[in-house]
Amino acid sequence: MLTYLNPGQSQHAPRFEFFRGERVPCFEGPARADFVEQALRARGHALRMPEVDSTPQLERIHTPRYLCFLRTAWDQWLALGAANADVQPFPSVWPVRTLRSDVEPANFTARLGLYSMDNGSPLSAGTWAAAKMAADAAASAAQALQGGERAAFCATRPPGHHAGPDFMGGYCFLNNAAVAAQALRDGGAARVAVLDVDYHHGNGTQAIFYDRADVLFVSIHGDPRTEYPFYLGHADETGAGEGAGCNLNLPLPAGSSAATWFAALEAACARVARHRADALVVSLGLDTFAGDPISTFQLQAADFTCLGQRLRRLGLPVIFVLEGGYAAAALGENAVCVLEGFET
Ligand code: SP5
Ligand code: ZN
Repeated sequence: MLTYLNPGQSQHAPRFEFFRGERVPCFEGPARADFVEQALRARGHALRMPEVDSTPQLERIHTPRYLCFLRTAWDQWLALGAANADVQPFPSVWPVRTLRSDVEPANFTARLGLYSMDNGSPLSAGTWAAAKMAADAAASAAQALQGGERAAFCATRPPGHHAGPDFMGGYCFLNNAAVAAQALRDGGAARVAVLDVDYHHGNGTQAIFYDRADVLFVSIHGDPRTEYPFYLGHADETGAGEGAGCNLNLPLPAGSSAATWFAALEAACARVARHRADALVVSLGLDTFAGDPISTFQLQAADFTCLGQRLRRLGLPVIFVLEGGYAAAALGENAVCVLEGFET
């Protein structure tokens, strides 16, 4: 399958994140994309670099002040002291209920909290460059579909589906799937569907399109009562305003089997079909894999082939965008299973 790589992905390489108060090595690192590239290369898939600037889509789905912050965040951090080059910034205070988010604080850490949903999205020197090139890959994939390609895969990181209009979160900075959907719209697709199959609810994508009828959002994920991102992804979130009815959440209990998951996939596909979309964006998280170190669903490699085959039957042009998946050494094989299931 036509695949876009992110030539800047290794520039986003924070060293650690927090887990239960301890610093642990990042689950989301450059090795993930390397494993996927290796598997695609071995199977002879066509690899390309991004060629389209995603700025028009980024300016539609994210706020100006968030984009400005993210673009300059590392320089702002270094301005506090050259020694910060070897230190990772983390937020420690957030504007939750009753606190104001309309006034941008003059303090860097306070700004970082303003533009973050968690302390689980570590920044590094090349984060903006890497995130921007991943978004460019999504815009490039949309252009390829307009040029007649049946499907394309963005084998990119950092992932994007937790990033909302004005915040980063869950290893995500710019919402690549939303860029792909918006780019398809801008290129002439009247109706687009986003199907998010990552283990975690795509809260950012849902938020971006929640009041829009032109982009349907459907997600299968671990029940937010027990699973990250906790504060969104419930079944009663169905869309607002013009977007009423254009959001479908299918939360499943932690530990769910492949059979349970595929039953939800049928409901998801039925809703996508009813939207009469011109194109589909798949937020392809592979952290539903039984071997994933931070997730609990039970899918095996063969199940990913079935996923690809089922998506093929929708009969739509598809952009696959890599999201999560932290069993890095298995990520390439699992991704290839989805793509080759789709192609056969
Ligand atoms: C894109 C994506 O998949 N983001 C996921 C973000 C998850 N953030 C919370 C990570 C919590 C790690 N918990 C480790 C549990 C080990 N048993
Ligand atoms: Zn995930």
